[in-house]
Amino acid sequence: MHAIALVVLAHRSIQEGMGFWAYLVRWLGHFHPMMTSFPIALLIAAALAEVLRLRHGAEWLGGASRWCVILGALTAVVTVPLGWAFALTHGSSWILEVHRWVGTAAGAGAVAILFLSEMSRRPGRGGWLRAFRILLFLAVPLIVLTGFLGGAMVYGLRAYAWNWHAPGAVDASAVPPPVATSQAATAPIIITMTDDDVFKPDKMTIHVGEMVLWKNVSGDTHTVTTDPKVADNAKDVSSPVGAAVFNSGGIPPKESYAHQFTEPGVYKYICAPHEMMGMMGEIDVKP
Ligand code: HEM
Ligand SMILES: [Cu+2]
Repeated sequence: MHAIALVVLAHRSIQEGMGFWAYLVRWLGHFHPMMTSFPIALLIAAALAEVLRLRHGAEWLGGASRWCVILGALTAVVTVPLGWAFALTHGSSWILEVHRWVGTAAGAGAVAILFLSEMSRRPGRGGWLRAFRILLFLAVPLIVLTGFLGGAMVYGLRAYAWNWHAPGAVDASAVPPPVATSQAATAPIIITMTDDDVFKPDKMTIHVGEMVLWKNVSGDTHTVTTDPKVADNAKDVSSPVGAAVFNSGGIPPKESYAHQFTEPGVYKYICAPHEMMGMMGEIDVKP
């Protein structure tokens, strides 16, 4: 089985003109999301067990927290490098940088917690027990913050807002009717939306009446919008006076969205879920 997987990987890396090891690292990075739940849940579970042990002193809670710490630290040690590998294919942003370092700190903390936990299980080690608990309770907010920011990178910080609308749920009246390609003066100008959370190209100059087609060539859902109501930062979007705001709603992988520009001026648009990842573009429409 492993041999087959390796052959498939090697074949892919040759096709993509990328070295085998570089390809392997990039591939491994995709296992970061599925691994993240383990250290998050297990460290919280260990902390809860310790809180209950402090209050009720039940013997079995000591064993429960020990087991959670062992698994939590081992899975953190896997999750952190996978995160670093995953970050290679992601655009940079402050959220990613905070996530990277708080996550790395939490992972290192988990290893220290495992050490203290094992030491505290030896007879007459009250001091170790206290240090173990302090570090464990400090690690919980770190791991929660890391998970929170991880979700923010995928769905956008706004996804945590009470009144958030999923990218797919767009007010129908805000969506311009689809324009047939033949109606445009020329063939549409294509901008792709990639796995790195970028619009390619992100800046361009076109002429009034031309149509732009955003193609989602990635594995994620993206959006295209000039609507300040959905932007985290209103300064990231703008449209010339007289131009209607547009919002594609969620564009799933392999789908596209077209917009014809009928008003001259500068348009600044964003992908709503990935605005904080720097996914934005600018189109200058000349008369
Ligand atoms: C124990 C530590 C960590 C935890 C608990 C954690 C947790 C998460 C979570 C919950 C997600 C969202 C996954 C999803 O639903 O798709 C995520 C995404 C991500 N994490 Fe981590 N992470 C950790 C460490 C790291 C580190 C050290 C890095 C290195 C830079 C990193 C880089 C990333 C990247 C690049 C993404 C994807 C963002 C995107 O798709 O836009 N993570 N992480
Ligand atoms: Cu996007």
